[in-house]
Amino acid sequence: MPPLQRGALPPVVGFIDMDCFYVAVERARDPRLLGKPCAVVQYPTGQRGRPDLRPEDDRWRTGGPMGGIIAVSYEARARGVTRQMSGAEAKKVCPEVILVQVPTAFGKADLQIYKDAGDAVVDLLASRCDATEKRSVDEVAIDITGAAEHLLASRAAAELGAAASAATHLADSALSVDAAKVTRSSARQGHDKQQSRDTSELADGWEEVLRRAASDPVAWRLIAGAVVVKELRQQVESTLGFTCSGGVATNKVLAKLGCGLHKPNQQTLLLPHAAPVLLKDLPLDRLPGLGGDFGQAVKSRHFADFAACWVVGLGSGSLVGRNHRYERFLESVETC
Ligand code: TTP
Repeated sequence: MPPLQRGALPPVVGFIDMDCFYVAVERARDPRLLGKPCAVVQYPTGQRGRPDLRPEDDRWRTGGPMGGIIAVSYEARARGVTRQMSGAEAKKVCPEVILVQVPTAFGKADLQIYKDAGDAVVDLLASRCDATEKRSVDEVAIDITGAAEHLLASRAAAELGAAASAATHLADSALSVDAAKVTRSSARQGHDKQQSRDTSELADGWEEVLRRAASDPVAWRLIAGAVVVKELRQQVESTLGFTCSGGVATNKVLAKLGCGLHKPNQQTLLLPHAAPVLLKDLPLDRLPGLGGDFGQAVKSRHFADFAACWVVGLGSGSLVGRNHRYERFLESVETC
């Protein structure tokens, strides 16, 4: 393994995204939902005077007024249920789907159980990370440079390589490049390429990566980072009962991008050399800040290649806080 040069190398950044999070929280509270097609629905608006539903009340809904679906289990996604549907539409495409309404308090949705669960995940991750940055109720960027360096100093290279390759997709594998072609909006609905993988598919490209990493300390640290993320994900599942997906890269934009490629309960390593391959055909809306109309405007002005090159060159700077270089880039495009 090449010698470590602490400080001279880019950080090792992980990204954790919980799988179908509100459903997972409901499942942890009610094991009858495990393995079943189910979805969480919003509370019905315009229902003043109805009694509040506390978290411990029976919140299963079989009919009557219901809000829209906000979280869908992967079993229900496989049967055609998507986030945009109403409860009635979901029942039509998947009659066996179980619909659970969010709790309410004072006549409004009460999301505290989901916030508490998200905080518990961050607390657990923080125990082994240099820094954590909560990006949303169920997403966390983590600086795992110290944990990766600790593994490099305490475990044999062959052991780390075997552990990382057995658990981790490479972001420039054929499978990943194919997954990256899916737009963020369809990924959010739960597209049909999101599924658990046969682990034999993970082998694609790893032999070459491990050979090259022997003389590449940046790659070795990221490979160790993949092992850290694998262990953290296992710890989250065994301690809190939630599965999650993970990404590893040298900055949080790329780590998040890698994380979103393979869900649920999978992880992806984005090594520096893989970024151009992955970004070549990437729908721009998969990059933070480039969704919606703005992303379309950027695309129509042929800035896609420029954007891709810029993201590859980004350093993460401080994990916690705003990424000023990336924001300056977005502003510069906006003013063109
Ligand atoms: P997401 O991370 O977007 O999705 P998810 O965790 O349900 O599924 P995936 O496995 O594909 O990541 O959202 C996290 C939670 O936030 C989700 O479970 C419910 C809530 N949410 C809403 O309430 N409204 C919304 O429009 C979205 C997108 C999410």
